[in-house]
Amino acid sequence: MPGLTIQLKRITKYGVLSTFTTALVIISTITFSSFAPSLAQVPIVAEAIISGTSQSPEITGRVVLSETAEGLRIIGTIANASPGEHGFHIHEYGSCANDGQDAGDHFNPVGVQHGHLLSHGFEYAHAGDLGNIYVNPDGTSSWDQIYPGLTLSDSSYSVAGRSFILHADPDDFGQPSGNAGPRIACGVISIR
Ligand SMILES: [Cu+2]
Ligand SMILES: [Zn+2]
Repeated sequence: MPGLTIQLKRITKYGVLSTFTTALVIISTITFSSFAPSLAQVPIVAEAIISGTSQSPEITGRVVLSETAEGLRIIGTIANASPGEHGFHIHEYGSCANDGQDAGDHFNPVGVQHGHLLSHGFEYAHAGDLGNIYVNPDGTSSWDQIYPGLTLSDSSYSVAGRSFILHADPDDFGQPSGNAGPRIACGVISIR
């Protein structure tokens, strides 16, 4: 069957050609990115190292933030906190001095009431109103949540250079700031 032989040869030839082309594309991509990384190709990532205030100096934690197509992804872990719900917000300023007081009020770029960002949106909640985190009986908590509309890049809703504050009590979503009590841990959001 001469026809079949020719066809097989053509497929083989095409396969070799396509492997070669793929290899060339990979090599040129690596070469390009090592010489000229485009900002658009590198997701902006930020980090906040969480430390307890004098209220609860044993608390430790780390939060990583990254921009995704769906919104700002916030992945966090906390250890050595008291079990149960604790208010957790993004506050306006990037300072944890004075037991977290220097972080200022909730991040509220458009002057609206306190609420829960994911439930109420930017019209009826501060941009920093992340709500509560639940701490397990062993004192740890971890979470992974996407917040549409928050950014790290320059915008009205950029959280870069602001701070996370963990509170002693749960956020009850009452006015003006959820009655979450003392600031027990804090971390500044830094682009890395
Ligand atoms: Cu707060
Ligand atoms: Zn608030």
